[in-house]
Amino acid sequence: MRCLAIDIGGTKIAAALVENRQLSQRLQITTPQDDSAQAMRETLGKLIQSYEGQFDYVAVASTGIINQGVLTALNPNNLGGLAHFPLKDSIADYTDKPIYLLNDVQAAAFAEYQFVDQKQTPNFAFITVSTGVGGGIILNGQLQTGLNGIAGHIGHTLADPHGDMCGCGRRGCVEAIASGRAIEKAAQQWETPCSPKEVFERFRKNDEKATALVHRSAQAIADLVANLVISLDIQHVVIGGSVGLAEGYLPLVDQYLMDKPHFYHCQLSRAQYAGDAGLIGAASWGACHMG
Ligand code: ADP
Ligand code: BMX
Ligand code: ZN
Repeated sequence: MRCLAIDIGGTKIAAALVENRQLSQRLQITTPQDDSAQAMRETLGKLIQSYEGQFDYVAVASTGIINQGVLTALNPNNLGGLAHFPLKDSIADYTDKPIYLLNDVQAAAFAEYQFVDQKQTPNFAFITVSTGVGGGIILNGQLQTGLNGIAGHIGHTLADPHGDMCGCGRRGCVEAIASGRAIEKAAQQWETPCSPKEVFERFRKNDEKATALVHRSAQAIADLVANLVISLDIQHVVIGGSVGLAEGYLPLVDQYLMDKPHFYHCQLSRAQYAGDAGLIGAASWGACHMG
């Protein structure tokens, strides 16, 4: 069965045909940055039409809470203010093939769990550090989506009670401190403002401000990992997202984790599917749920 997989993130939308975990015809576009559902609908429509006649089902990994076919943004700022979007109905306007939906990081967790020894690793998590900070949790070998699709939204647990206001309405969430958007916001206030990508370039050249900013993010993610380990007995955490995969980031998270008592330690590794984990996870999830 050939899948049209679509991964909707706050910054980019990726799409590809997926068959037996192999990708072909991958393309990537910028996520519409306004709050209009129409812009999102048209963008997805064009994308689906460009693959016409080449797939048997559609699987979408999307940022936001995915419940009963609807995308609800926990942090609408990540989607240009778009808070609600009828994802399934919008896709069904362009195809009559079956449609399967999952949160983007839940999908990535589902994909990366295939690489681990599942007997030794019943409890597993994926953390993305990207536009936001997201999570996907597997307990006793089962992906947790929760009754309402909310399970795994660990980017909105507390990192710093005095931290910045998060777009979800709560102060000091991990996402408000560690995400690509949080790094961007801080770096925009510098004398020579720059993008998160350049923050990392400066960090690798030992620039003081950039180093402090990257460390603050990595420290918050290490605490998030520790919280997962101690609350759920997670054995292995995989990190993804463009910030999470940036050179030098994971060793820093590992360093901060190793500074904690051994109870909080777990295996830590980078996403083997890198930026394709969401696409492959959605395709596999769809295949598992076909009637
Ligand atoms: P999405 O959130 O759409 O899934 P990404 O995983 O690419 O997309 O994450 C986007 C975030 O990562 C943005 O905040 C962007 O500025 C930042 N980013 C993109 N490329 C890099 C890079 N090479 N190094 C560090 N940060 C990056
Ligand atoms: C946010 C939230 C999560 C998402 C995570 C990573 C929204 C729109 N998204 O915490 O559902 O999984 O970001 O998303 O509220 P990404 O766009 O950074 O990949
Ligand atoms: Zn939040």
